[in-house]
Amino acid sequence: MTKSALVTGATGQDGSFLMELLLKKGYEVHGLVRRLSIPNIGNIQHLVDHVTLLDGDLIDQSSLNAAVKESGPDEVYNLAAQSFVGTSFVQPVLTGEITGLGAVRVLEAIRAYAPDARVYQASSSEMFGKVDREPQDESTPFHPRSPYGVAKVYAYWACVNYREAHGLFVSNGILFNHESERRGLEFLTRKVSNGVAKIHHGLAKTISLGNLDARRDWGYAPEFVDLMWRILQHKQPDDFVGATGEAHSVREFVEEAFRVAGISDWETHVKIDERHFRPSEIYNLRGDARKAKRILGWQPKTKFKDLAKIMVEADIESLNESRKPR
Ligand code: NAP
Ligand code: F7E
Repeated sequence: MTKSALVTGATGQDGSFLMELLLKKGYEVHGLVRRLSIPNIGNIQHLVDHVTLLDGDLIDQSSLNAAVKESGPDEVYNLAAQSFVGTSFVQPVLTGEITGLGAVRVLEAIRAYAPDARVYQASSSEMFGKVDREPQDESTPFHPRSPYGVAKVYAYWACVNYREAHGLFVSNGILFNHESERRGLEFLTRKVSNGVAKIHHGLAKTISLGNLDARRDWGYAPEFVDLMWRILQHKQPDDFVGATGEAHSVREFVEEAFRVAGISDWETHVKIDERHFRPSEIYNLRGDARKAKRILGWQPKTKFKDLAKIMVEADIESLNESRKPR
């Protein structure tokens, strides 16, 4: 029988790749989208005729109840969030509402209207924060360093609690940074790939950045949505880290992105701006995904340099397209 899936955060980077994957696997796919004055469906334009889009907002319980009722899901992927760490320092209450309590609203809708559904929660390496060990795995303690990280810890434990208290099938994917040509423009990798492409085309001279010394474990998003799906196919609910196991600094990503575009004097194109530093930074994250490999057979393939190449080339090409005379 055809399986039904409900994906919240459908317009985001991961939502778009996940809906593609689920369609390929033969699912009937429902995507939750919130009403905006100007629709934001750039990432899913190519999918809109193949999925059912449902109106809803993680702040509004009744819309989540209705979406769960209407989709009758076998699997729910809760990807919606205020996901930008920088903004969470400026809008901590909104971030808590959406990223933290929003997950509980999703769980409540499922408890009431689809208690047999399997649920994936988009947990994050930001929960590890100020780490006391390296690499980080499922047993590493949490010490979040931003309102975003705090909200994700709340959502994580709510999922564990709904599993234990109500017997729901709820699993957390604790995913490290994953990027792509569909990444939002304010995140570091995309800000750099887009900035480099503009410099390459002579449309800008510099990119303004913050802490170049922070280190992250960056992977390629399509491979990480495959992990989300695998997590829900496992026979029992459980929590899994998803990561490449390699960490690189922001500086290394910047250098590599300029190298891909054939620009050697990268330092002359980068300005350091205090506004891009965080009140409390996470200096070094590197994940250990051996559990996901052993139990789910998951292994990411795209390496750091390939990721920079994919993103810079995509941005150079898309600027090329947008500059062609019509
Ligand atoms: P993203 O591109 O920022 O997408 C977030 C999605 O959430 C968008 O579709 C957004 O809709 C939606 N959303 C925001 N507020 C909402 C609300 N109040 N009600 C309903 N929908 C709302 O994030 P992503 O990179 O795809 O990440 C997906 C999930 O994984 C997020 O929960 C993120 O926190 C988590 N995560 C991401 C990473 C990563 O490296 N990408 C790593 C670990 C965990 P609009 O388009 O309308 O804004
Ligand atoms: O920052 C540093 C910044 O904003 C990466 C989200 O998907 O991954 C993401 O969170 C690093 C940080 O991602 C700039 O200080 C320097 O150390 O791309 P980012 P993030 O904060 O790691 C996790 C796993 C999530 O769950 C989140 O949802 O880069 N950095 N200069 C900068 N970062 C930005 N954005 N802009 C700069 O100018």
